[in-house]
This record gives sequence, structure tokens and C-alpha cells, in this order.
Amino acid sequence: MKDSFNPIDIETKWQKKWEEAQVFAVDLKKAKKPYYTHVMWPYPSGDKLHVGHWFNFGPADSFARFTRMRGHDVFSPMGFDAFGLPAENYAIKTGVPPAESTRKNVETMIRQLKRMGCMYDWNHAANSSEPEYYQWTQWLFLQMFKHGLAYKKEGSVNFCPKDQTVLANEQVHDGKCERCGTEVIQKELSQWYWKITQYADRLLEGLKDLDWPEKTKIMQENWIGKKHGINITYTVEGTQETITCFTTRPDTNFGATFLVLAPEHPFVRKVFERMIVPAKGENRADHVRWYYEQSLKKTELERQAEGSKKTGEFTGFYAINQLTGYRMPVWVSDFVLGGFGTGAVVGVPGHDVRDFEFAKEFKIPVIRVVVAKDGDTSPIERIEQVQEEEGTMINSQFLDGLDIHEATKRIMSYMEDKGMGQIVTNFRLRDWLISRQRYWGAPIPVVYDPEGKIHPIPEKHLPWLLPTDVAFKPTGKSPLTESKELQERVEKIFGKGWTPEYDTMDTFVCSSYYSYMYLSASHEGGVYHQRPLKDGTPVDPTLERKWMPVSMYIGGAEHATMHLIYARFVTMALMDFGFVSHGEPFQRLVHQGTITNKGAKMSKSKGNVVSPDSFVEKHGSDVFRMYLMFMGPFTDGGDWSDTGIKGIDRFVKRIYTFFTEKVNKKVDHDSVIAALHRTVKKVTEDIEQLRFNTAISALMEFLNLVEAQGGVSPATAQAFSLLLAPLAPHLAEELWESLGGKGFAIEQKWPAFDPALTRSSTVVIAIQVNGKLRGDIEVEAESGKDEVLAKAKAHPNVQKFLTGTVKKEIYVAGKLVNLVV
Ligand code: ANZ
Repeated sequence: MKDSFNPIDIETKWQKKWEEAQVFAVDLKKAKKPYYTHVMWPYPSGDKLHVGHWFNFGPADSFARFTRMRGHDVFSPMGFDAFGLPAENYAIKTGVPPAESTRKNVETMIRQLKRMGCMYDWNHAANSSEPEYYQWTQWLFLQMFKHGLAYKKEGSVNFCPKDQTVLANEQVHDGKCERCGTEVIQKELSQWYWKITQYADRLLEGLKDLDWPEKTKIMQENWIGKKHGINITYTVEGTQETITCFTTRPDTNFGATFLVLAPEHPFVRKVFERMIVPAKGENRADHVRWYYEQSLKKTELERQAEGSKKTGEFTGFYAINQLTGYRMPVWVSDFVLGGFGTGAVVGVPGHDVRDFEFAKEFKIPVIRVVVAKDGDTSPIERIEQVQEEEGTMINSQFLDGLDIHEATKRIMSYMEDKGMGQIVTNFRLRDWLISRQRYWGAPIPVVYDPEGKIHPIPEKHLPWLLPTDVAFKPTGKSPLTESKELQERVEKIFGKGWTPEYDTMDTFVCSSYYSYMYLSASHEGGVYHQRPLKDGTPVDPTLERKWMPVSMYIGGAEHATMHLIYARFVTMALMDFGFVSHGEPFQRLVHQGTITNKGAKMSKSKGNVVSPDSFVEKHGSDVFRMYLMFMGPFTDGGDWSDTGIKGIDRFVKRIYTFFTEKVNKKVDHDSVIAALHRTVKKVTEDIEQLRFNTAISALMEFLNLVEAQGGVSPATAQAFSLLLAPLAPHLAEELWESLGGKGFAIEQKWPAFDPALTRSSTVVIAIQVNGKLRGDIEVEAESGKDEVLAKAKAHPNVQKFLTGTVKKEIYVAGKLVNLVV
């Protein structure tokens, strides 16, 4: 080796040079071919950068570098999702106030990120916990409020007993808290919501034009859950009350034998508070109250668990089925959800499994109104007989004989005409619960007058600072209630008896519009600024038009129905308010896969987490990044191995040795030139599609070839170093410099290839006689079967074994010939 190869020295050298020359700073105003890309910003939780971050950020940076070399002005910023539970929980664990610990963690992470050597434009770094940032989060709240999209409402909400705060529906995964995995319970609380439901249709429509993973689009589609159905209103016998049920299957209504209400349904409260009493029969108020209280203790998971024994109480009331006159007992049961449809279900036990289970449990009659293809019209007694999806109507008067889909249409218009119901479209999507009973977040900018009326805080008082005179431990009560300073501040500005809002905003609010904040962040003189509020919009409209939407967004699939849906909603709202010109934030989205360790998910509890730092110290950041990319397809992830990284380490050293010692030819052999063009083509197409692993393989193959040749020309060596530049950026700069290249490798044009040259590739074909390997031949890849067979038979060693006539000729294209004699 020329000089001993020291990746750490090389990497520090180039990081310093890049920074001094401000190579990654983008002039947002002047840029001619804007390309905006960023990753999902990290939480500064104190665990520092882990291998998952690297797997997201490293390849994303390689893509950004490649795009830049292809002639775009690539803006690639970085920032910190610094408010919220991860930072706060870390602070609680360590006892250090969140502001302080967050600042420290951000510093550490910046140091680590810089050590990675990504081309971030640090002049545009953002941090959501800084007042200059969160004044805009508060501004966003005020805009939502002004436009009627923010409101406070009392109701049943998800509550995490461990994190001591309410959660949005999107943060409850399988009934558990998205952050800590604790089972979520329901609480009756007054909370702040943003009306994402108003955008349900547009959120659905917009998906069509997005270049996003199909799976993520489907998840959003299901989350939004658009359903066409009818709200049927039933009168309750002996009262002035009506109960409206949402159903997608009104065709089955001749078979309806009961109603079930969610415990949260207002009728249930009327019953247990004895506001209504049945004219005859038992008063069931106490049973109903008991059931209501029990259901509050249950988790969402317990309530929705499939196949579990159905529970419920009879309310003592009957509703009348207008079609049949049937007296349907009204029950309360927690399998009916308060937040979907009308919170009331009409029970058709013959044709809905859950209704059937319920009817069996409480001995409610089952009526068959649909027959399947098998023609079985016997009474439905077993769950397997429940006919849900298809069939023909029976026992349903004017619907008899119709296919269920036809019958559904018919009965819908019939009921609407007769005033029995109203055709509706329902969504599964609920409004976004944005308030949290936690300390570390942007305070909600409203105050209450002595009568308790809500008043938005005028913009001139923003940033509405997060007070510091509070213990930040969660108790279930908002920590801000303790702040004397906050109370005094409110009374000083608004008057005696006025009180603050004590809740803060969920951290997903901060990240719902952060792509704008990067565009307007600055760090002149080392001081972090966002655009001043007086400028009216979070981002300069000219810049917004020019740079948005983000061309390529890379991050975890776990955000499919959290951040990725919130950001779309907020972007649409901001467009409607007239602040931005685009209705979608992220045009192209890619999710990285996950990295496992010996097949197991990396987790602290399993003690199998790979710490990037130690590997970076040993092998350098290029090797670490390239190994992660080489492990498997980017979107699938891969399995970590300590020995695997050594293979890449050797590859990098071979590159260095070869291209510093063997650049000794004036011209290359035609086969080398052809191979180079093929490699350029392959690497270009692979990186375009984020197939980093196969791009690296192509470079390996090329190295093998030129090593076998004993050397290459400077032009070929330079081209190779440029192909390497996105994947091993530091090493590429070092080679480019040592090969006499001018400027930085990252500033060069991406090598072009001549398609004519890429075609003339050769392949090696193994030749077997009677299944035994007898030799091989090199042929043009495009060669036809006859040509290959002729050449194979002419091979001297093969000829020795071709005794007698050839009975069979097998040709596996591009690989193998087997001759049977
Ligand atoms: C009567 C009926 C008869 C229904 C039948 C289904 C089959 P899907 O099925 O996913 O499209 N439903 C309505 N509101 C509900 C709530 N708050 N909690 C639980 N279930 C509720 O969703 C629509 C169906 O879900 C509705 O149609 C209703 O049951 C039930 F043979 O009504 B159906």
C-alpha cells in the first residue's frame, strides 16, 4: 500500500474540507434545479444515534449525493423532533430538566451526524423545542382555531397509564401505547382536537397521485375507512326517544332482532341517570350503570378482541323495527365502539358473526334472511352458518329473490324515501386529539376568562413560553398547573381571574409542518432563527413554491398512519388558509427496512443493539455505511454480522490500494472500457431505485476485473472514484484528489455511459458432459443457442468426452450447457 490506509484520518480530513468550503450549503433562492430531500428527523432521546438511524440516514444521503451529481441543486437538511415523550422520559430518568438534557443530546447527535459525513446543510437545521420554532407551532394552532378546525370537546379518550397522558387514536397500536407498549384505557376528559375528519375525502383522493409505497397508501386508506351506508332511525317504544344506527347492510333489516349501544352512547347515560324509565317491566338503571363503569376500566384491546365472550346489559327498552314491527330489545355492550358510526348497531344475528355471538349469549332470536349458493334455508344455529358476504334474500317481502347487493341498493332508497333513514358516508377516521398532559411540548396558546370561556392568545404574545418553574414528572395532571409564573403571566396580560391552558401539544404537531421550517431556518452567527412571525407565513412563499413538495422523503413505515397522515392534513389546511401553494408535503416516499441481529429485532432489552460508534471508530464511516447498504435491499433491511463488515472493510482497502498503486495504463483494454460502461449503467439504475446493495456488487465486480488486468488508465480510475462518491463519499474524495481531479468529487458530473458499449458483455458458460463439468467457454452475452452449442462442442477437453452421438443438448441461457451421450 502507498501510505498506510487510515480511514479515520481520511474522513476527518474531508469532513473538514467540506465544511470549510461550505460544499453542502444551498442557496435556496438562486438554485436552478431544486431537489428537496430529507429523512424523518430523529428524537434526541439520549440513546444517541443507533444503527436504525444509520440505516435510514446513510443510504438516504447516498441517494442525495447521487442526485446532486446528476445535476440537481439538492437541499438536504437535518433537525430534531426535540419536544415530546422520548426527550421528556429521558429527562425524567436522568433527573436533568428536559431543556438541558435535550440541548446536550442534540449536541451529541450533531457531532455523531457530522461524523457520518452526510451532506446536510447545517445552516438550515431545525429544532422543534426552541421558542423560535414553537412560536410557529402555536401560530399553526391559532390558524386552526381561527378556521374552526381546532376545538375542545368532552368525551371518552385513550389514556396511557404509564405515560400519564391522553393519546390520539393513531398512537394506539393494537390497544397499546405507541411509545411504551402499555395497554391504553378509556377516560372521560375534555381535550383539544383538530378536525382532520373534514379532510377525510381529500386525504383519500390525494393518495392516488403520490409516489408512495402501495402498502402505506392502503394503510392510510383503511385508516380513513370510508364506508357507504345508511343511518336508520328507530323509535323507542313508550318514549319520545329515537336511536339511530349506522349500517352498511340494510338489506338484512328484515332479520334485525335487537339494538346494541356503545357504553358511551347518550341513551345509555339517560337510562342510568333515570332520565327515562320504562313504562312497564324492570328498571335496569343500576345494571346499566354498573356495566358502563366496568367498560371504562377496559382497554381498547380488550373491547375489540375478536372471539371473546360477549358481555352486555339489557336497558329495559324496546325499539321498533319499522319493516316488520318486531320489538327489538335495546342492549348496551362494549363491542360497539363509541367513536364509529353513531355508536349504535342494529343486530342481525343471522348475518353478522359478532351479532350472532351476542344473540347466542343472551338468547335473542335469530332470523334467516339470506340464503347462500348451497340453498340451505334451515334455521341458523351454528356460527359457521352465519352468511355474511353473499347470497340471495328470503323472508324479506319485496326484497325476496334479489342478490344482497341489489337488495342493499333497493332498501336504501326505499328507507330514505319513507323517511326511515338517511344514506350516509362514514369514516373510520376520528379527529386528531392534539392536547397532552405532559410538560415537554409547545403550550397550547389559549387562555380562559373568569367564566371559563376560551380566548386565543394574540399572536403578539408568541412565543407563548413554556414555563420553567414546574416539576416535570407526569402525574396525570398537566404539570403546567403548578407554574406560578404562568398564572401570573396570564393575569398580568389578560386580567384578574383569567387562567392559562395547561395542556401542551403533542409532538406530532411539531413534525406536521417541519419541511417548511427547514426552508426558513438560519444560523447566522451561530444563533438559531426561524422566520419572524410578523412575516406572516412559516416560509417565504417564493421558496415554498420553488421547493415544495419534498421530492424524496425517507423514513420508517411505522409512521404510515401517524405522522404521514398528520403532515398531509396540515399541508392541505395550510393551503386552504392561503399560506402555501401545494396540498401534499411529500411527493415520493420510501421506507427503509429494519436491521436485525442474528434474525432478532435489535432492542435494548435483548442486549443485541449494535452501537455504530465503535464500528465507525474501527472501520470508518464509509465502511459502516457501505456495509449497512450491502446487507440487503434497502427497503427490506438485513441481518447484521460482525464478520460481514470485515468483507466490506477488505473491499475498501483493495479499492484504495489498487487506485493509488495501479493507475499505470495509458489506455484500457476494450473489455475494461465495456465493463466500465456497464458498471456506470448498473450503478446509475440501481441508485435511482435505491438498490444500493446491487450497486456495490457491481463496483466489486468491476474491481475484480481491473485487478485481473493488473492496472487501469487514469480516466477509468477517475470514473470509478465518481461512481464511488455517493456510496463511500470520503474515500471517493481521497481517490479523486490523488488522481489529480479538480475540485471535490461531489461537485463533479455523474459519469455517463454509452449504451452501445454496455451491450457487448460476455458470459462464461460451464460445459458438462453427462452431468460432469468438462470445461468452460466465454461467449458474447447475446449469443444464440446454436452458436453456444457449437462452441461448446468445439472445446478440446469436451471433445475428448463426446464419444458416440449426442443424444440430448441442454442449454441454460447464459450459464450452462449439458451434453448427453
Ligand atoms: C347491520 C348489519 C347486518 C351489519 C349485517 C353488518 C352485517 P363494516 O362491517 O366493517 O363495513 N357497526 C356500526 N357501527 C358500529 C360501532 N359503533 N361499533 C361496532 N360495529 C359497528 O362496518 C359497518 C358495520 O359495522 C355496520 O353494519 C354495523 O353492523 C357495524 F348482516 O349493521 B352492520
